[in-house]
Amino acid sequence: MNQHSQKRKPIVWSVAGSDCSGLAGQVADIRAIEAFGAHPCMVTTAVTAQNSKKVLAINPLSEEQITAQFNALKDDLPADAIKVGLLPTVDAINALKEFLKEYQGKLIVDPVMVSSSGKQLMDEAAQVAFKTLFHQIDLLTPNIPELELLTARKIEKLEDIEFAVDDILSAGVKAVLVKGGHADEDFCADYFCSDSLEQESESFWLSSARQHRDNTRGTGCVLAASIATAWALNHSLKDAIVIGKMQINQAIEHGYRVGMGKGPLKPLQWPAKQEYMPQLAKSFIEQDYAFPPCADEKPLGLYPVVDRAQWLERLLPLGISTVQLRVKDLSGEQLEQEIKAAIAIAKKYQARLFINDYWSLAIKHNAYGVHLGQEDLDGADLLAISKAGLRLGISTHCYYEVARAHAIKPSYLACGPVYHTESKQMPWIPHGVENLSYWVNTMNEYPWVAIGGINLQRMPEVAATKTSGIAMISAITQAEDPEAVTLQMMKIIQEY
Ligand code: 3NM
Repeated sequence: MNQHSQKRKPIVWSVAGSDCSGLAGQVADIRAIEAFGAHPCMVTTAVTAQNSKKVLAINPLSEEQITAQFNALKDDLPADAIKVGLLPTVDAINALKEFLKEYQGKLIVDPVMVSSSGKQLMDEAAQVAFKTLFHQIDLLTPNIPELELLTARKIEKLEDIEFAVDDILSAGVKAVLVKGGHADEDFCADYFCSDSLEQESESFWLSSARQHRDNTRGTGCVLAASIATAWALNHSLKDAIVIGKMQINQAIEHGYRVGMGKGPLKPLQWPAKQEYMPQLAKSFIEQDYAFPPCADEKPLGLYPVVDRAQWLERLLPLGISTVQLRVKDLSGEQLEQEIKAAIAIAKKYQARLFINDYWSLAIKHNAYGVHLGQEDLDGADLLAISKAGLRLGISTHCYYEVARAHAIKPSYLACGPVYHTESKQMPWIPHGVENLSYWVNTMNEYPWVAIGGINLQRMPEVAATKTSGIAMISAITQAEDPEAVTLQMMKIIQEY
């Protein structure tokens, strides 16, 4: 966080239409922004007259009226992120364009073009002028009809979505999230593709079980406003998208009926249930893997990560039941011999040995399991690991990575770095035990393994999170008396 935002609540602006029914538009935005603890500001572009059944009037504000609101806010309540919704006229677009000459911050635009009841919300001239904003938009969140309107393409199959998104990216938008990318009965999939934002170009599908509920007014507003708010809170954009989707799943579950038609969804505080977590995959068709459980009978416990098989001869006789072989400096025959030796020792002591990275050697020599980092997931044959019956552990560091691992359904998830570590170079800010605890309680059908900077002194607070496994390298391998410290740490874990 920069110093300014540390001193005050983050501010998120909703530049959109008011909705007298309190179902969508700025009311939905405000609810979503406040639910995540940020302060909402409003720049109203139109005073709409609508109810739960239909939109009766748009009543756009003039360029001067909209500009006056931007001017009132810009110095006193500057935005950490802006969510734009309804821009009904060229006037509204011009007012926003003028303001954007000064604003260089985060900008998410939900192109509100046609209401769910079919009323055109943006006039023809505005639809054309809208495209002149493209090069300033960080994330555009159209649904399929909006994507069709914006690109003049008919979307009939998955590839059509990808082509249409390419058109929008070529026109200058930095990233696109297409909502409800595939109208399947049982699940709801969104497609994300970025060109240049925060990282190299990339794309993924984000899917969740479809909730068949009626009270879903304001879904698009809540999603874009939640993403803007999570981004304003300094999550990465990809994490903010996963968090936004979690909020949507939670808010739809808590939707309520109020008028004669559809009621609104209800955003609540930070989502913290596994059922809200979407599954993130690089392609639409994903494999349904099945990895055996690894902690059903007893928790993983103290989990040393070592670089040579001989460590197992020292640690396993002490009662250690989970261990990882993480070799970074061997190859060829030497590597294979090391892996074979470790597997043999682990079998002798009936310990759960995970081989880091070298999944094909782990399969070949029938190891208990494989541990993979996110960067190793692309190159690994997960189906082969699953078919061979090996357990799988996956490292995660953020929401995006948890969603990605969740699509694979591994035997355990690792959360790191909990504290600063000298043993591995990583871009991540340490989680602390609060975040570790959040993950253990949220994704509670998985056993969790805590890793990163854990030592004897920190052991009680880590063990108190009830994480299944507690992993470390240096606290054991660089200790003066590794056996003694191992026994002390095991004793602390037993007390929790
Ligand atoms: N993975 P130490 S942290 C191998 O966060 C590893 O994914 C991490 O070593 C992650 O116990 C880490 O010496 C290093 O801090 C752990």
